[in-house]
Amino acid sequence: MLTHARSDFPDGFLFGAATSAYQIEGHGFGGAGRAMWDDFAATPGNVVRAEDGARACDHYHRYASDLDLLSDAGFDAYRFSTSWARVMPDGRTVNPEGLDFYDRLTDAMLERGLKPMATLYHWELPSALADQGGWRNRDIAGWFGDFTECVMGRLGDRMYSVATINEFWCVSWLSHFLGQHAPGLRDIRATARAMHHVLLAHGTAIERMRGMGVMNLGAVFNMEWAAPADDSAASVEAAALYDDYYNHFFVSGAFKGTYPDRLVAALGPHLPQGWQDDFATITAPLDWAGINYYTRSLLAGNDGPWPHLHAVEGPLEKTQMGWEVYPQGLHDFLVRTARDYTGDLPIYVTENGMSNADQRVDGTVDDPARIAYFNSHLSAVRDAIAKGVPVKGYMAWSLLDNYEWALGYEKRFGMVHVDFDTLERTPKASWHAFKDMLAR
Ligand code: IFM
Repeated sequence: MLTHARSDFPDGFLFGAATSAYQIEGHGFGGAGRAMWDDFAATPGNVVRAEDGARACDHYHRYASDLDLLSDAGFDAYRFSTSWARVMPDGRTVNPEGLDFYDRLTDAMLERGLKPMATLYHWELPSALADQGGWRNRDIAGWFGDFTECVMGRLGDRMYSVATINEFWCVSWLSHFLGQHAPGLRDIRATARAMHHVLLAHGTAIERMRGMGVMNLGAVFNMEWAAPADDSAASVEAAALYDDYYNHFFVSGAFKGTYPDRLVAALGPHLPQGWQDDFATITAPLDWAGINYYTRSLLAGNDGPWPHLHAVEGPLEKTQMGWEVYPQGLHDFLVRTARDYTGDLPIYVTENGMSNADQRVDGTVDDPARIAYFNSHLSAVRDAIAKGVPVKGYMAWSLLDNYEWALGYEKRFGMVHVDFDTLERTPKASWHAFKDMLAR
């Protein structure tokens, strides 16, 4: 069981679960256009078994019973995302069927007493915009602003909160430098441009939504604790650089209007001309910040400038992803983010969870490792709150087993098991543990 109780958290603290459109909805219907993940998955070698999101969990047709799973467990909020390629199949023209889907989904949340926490972009870039350079093209700020106006023109009055972009680092670095996510580039110039443009698009969307009167606006940053693998000066420097490009770059841009010196030195020649002039937009004031947290990395020194190439295996217990379980990192990020960047602004843990090779046996799924993971990370949240950090909510990743991007359907992050042949849902022991905890 979860050793915590709802009553251990401050009044009004929100518990919820998070998902994203491409990972659960199914993208092969409802008038959705091609997304760059369809193309990435169709390229041999990119995704395990070349799996894509065409069917996923078929949430598009099963959203009502999926939302029942949230309300039956007593969750307060649902963090979902709106697919750009569904709403605008070519990136620019509206698909009314797509907007209608999110309208129905919103009403269904409200009917169940669930607070809708929208994320506008969780990686479904329309292929037609990828053709035009995607995140490398500065015009994406305006395109994203138009998409934002379109979606929030329809949903904005019913949202509890709205985030612009999910995980700036993944959109830019993981996808343009490491090449592990769509569009699968490995190019430093593309990376620098994507890093800057994703922040410019974020700021543009915030400005547009402020103009429309949409309330409670934020952004979602993923953070991975970076620690040196040993005491050498080279490893300490490697961890600091990793920390800069993974964890500091995007919050520093959004909240301080600066980029870390190390990165300006490394990426400067590749950043778009006049990048310094964009900070007035990038720093558009926010109402809250979201942190997605899963693990840490140990970095060893090396001769080159990019220490991620020298991440070494750590000694801690690992999840199915091979990620170390390190709850202290969540506590430390909450404290550091409030201290150095966000001050009194509410912070939400917008994602936290683990994948596990869960199996359904006699109609049940026992996942004690996930319950232990939630326990230790909820303790980290409570410790941060006790130190005065204004943490206002915790969203477990994820409601359902789903499409784990380049790793296909093999990695299971859900509190609810999905049989990907029959699409049957089976709440796991961790779902029951939350239900028990939320009632106490
Ligand atoms: O599945 C992803 C999600 O899309 C973004 N955050 C991390 C999760 C687990 O890898």
